[in-house]
Amino acid sequence: MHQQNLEKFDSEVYVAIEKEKQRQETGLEMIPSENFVSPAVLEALGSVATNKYSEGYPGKRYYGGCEYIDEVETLVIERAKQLFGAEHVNVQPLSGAPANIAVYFALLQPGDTVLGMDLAHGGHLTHGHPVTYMAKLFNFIRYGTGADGLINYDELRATALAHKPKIILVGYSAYSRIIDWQKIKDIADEVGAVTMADIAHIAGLIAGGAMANPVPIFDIVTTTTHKTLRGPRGGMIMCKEKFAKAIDKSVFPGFQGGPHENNIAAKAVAFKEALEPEFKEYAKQILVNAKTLEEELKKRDYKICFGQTDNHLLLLDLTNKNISGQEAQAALDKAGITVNKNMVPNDPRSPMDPSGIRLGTPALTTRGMKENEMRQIAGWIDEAIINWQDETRLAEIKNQVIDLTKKFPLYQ
Ligand code: DSN
Repeated sequence: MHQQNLEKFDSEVYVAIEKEKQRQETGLEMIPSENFVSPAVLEALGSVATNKYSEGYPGKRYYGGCEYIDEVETLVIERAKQLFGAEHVNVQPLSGAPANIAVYFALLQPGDTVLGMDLAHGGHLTHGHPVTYMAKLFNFIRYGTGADGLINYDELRATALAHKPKIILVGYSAYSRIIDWQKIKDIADEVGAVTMADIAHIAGLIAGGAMANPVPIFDIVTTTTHKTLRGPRGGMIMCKEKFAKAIDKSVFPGFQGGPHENNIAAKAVAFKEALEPEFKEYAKQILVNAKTLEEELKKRDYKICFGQTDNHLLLLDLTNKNISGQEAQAALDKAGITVNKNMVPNDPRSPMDPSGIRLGTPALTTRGMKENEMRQIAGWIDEAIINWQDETRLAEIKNQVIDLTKKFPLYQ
């Protein structure tokens, strides 16, 4: 119904979206932070819930007419609690960055210290990168991974003891190894810091029981809802009851205005999906697929940063392949494989043309692809990188990619 109206009224937007749909349908989406939501999630997103203003929280709104919106927001909070075992949940953050910023404002005074991981070692911009406003307001001390590719917990402890941060922040965007939540909690307790985990990338793996859950241990856990969790684009904060008031006040009225209730409705639908037994299978398969890719790429002499993957993503350092991350991303685009260029630890190159690429399996796994497809795809990635200047070969790979995608239809 929505589509027909759009087509009639605004053909320019309609056609652009149709082309995007076609791109998604015929390509291999390997950006590890992307996924494909279900038609039910799309329907909730495109629903009349978008029409409603509802500043405040369920039962305590500044607008009339919020009774049904309250039902939706209460549902999603309950489902999130069930999924993660959270004491308190705020589902209003518009995305991951606003969620993290709301936590900083809830807990910190200007100049306070936070320990966060360096971007090139797998951290996120909002974990204190100097280009962000947060880094101008608060004192971020950055840590990284060691020569073995792992978080050095002893070093992290020493840094924490030296700087006495108010928050120790873990949870990353490009780090592919397991995080020892309890070890971080012990270090934080020793220095009197609040523990904060940003599980945006691995939330679906945690919800699906494929990775350990920090929520019962940590004070505060932020996430996006659109990555492995396979919901709509949005954010969420989970915390211990003692932080609930400060977090809620920080999100609204401290930082945001009216919540996007269509988005919140779509989060509710996605969480219902994540509570189904099939989601556990999905989470498990994401890991199996990432491992298969790793094995195949290692056979072809690709350098996997951090040694290996324990989650859904792989960060490849392409230095030994004599191609930059930008060149590899562009070549793979031409071959119908979407990845993103990415800095690698101690990268001598720049963020716009770094040494690596980041790839992941959540979206392909949603399409139903398994180990056999991963083996095939690893071969295509290698061929595209070797032949990155050969337009004909890249076009040939793209045709093979299109044939494969026809066996795994998306929104039909
Ligand atoms: N942009 C997200 C990612 O790709 O990991 C993080 O915010």
